[in-house]
Amino acid sequence: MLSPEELEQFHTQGFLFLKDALTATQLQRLTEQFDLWKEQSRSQTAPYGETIDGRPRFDIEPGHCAERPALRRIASPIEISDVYLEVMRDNRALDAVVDIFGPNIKFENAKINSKLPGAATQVKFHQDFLFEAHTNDDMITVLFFLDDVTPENGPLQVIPGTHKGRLYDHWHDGIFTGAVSDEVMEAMTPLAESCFGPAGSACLMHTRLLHGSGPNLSQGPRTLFICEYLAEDSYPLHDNHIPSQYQYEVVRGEPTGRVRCSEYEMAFPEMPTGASFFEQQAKKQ
Ligand SMILES: O=C(O)CCC(=O)C(=O)O
Repeated sequence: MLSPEELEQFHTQGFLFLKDALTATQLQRLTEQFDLWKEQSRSQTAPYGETIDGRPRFDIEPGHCAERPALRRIASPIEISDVYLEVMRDNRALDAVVDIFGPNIKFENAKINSKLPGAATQVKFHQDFLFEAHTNDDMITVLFFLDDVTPENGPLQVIPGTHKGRLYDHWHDGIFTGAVSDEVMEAMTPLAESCFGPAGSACLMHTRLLHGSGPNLSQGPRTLFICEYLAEDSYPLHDNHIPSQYQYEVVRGEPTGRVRCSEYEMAFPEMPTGASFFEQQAKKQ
């Protein structure tokens, strides 16, 4: 489904913007469900719910209150919502993933990241692969836009081409901060490109691409449904940091019974104990 130019863009830049990655019906149903979760969060004062590894499923930003809800993360929404599960299993971006790493594709994990108006949520620069060592790195993060993403509402920022470069340390002075060092961040920030567009679009990102995002400075929300997929012959080397009953389900093609290994070296990540990686990223370097 991708043109040769789009494939080339993904392979050279490490990311691709895809318009209409969701149908209008998918977008509407995903948004309606998220709005329900947001309303329910108003009565909560601390992270709540439970994932299969016993951590809170719903994460709220410090300062969250009934009048100004700041629900910032839902881990594995596919386990508590049929529509999120259906979309994870079948969407237009998945056809693009097949073009990139197919024909056989597995699912790894899913989450929602939301920046409600006035919430200070920021994502420090990191590479997803440093949270998820696998035998090979044919892995992709698909970020579906459930709202219009604009330059003001904290869009994803990527550093083009960094998926071909080194794996940066995410441990600093014995602490897993889930982010690159301040020095790397300073050097890379001027090279960042923002990924924005209308609701229903998606950004596809290579697992090694350096990326982050700033706070939402607008009056509207910025909510992403994020799914990670990988080549079927890539196998995990440690626990999934967002485990689910659907992890490693083959969503396109078929199981091959083969494993493929690529050469790289990195430190294992630390498994989060809190509701999300925001807690790890809040640690000082
Ligand atoms: O929510 C965002 O802007 C970025 C998401 C991200 O990088 C992550 O959750 O790993």
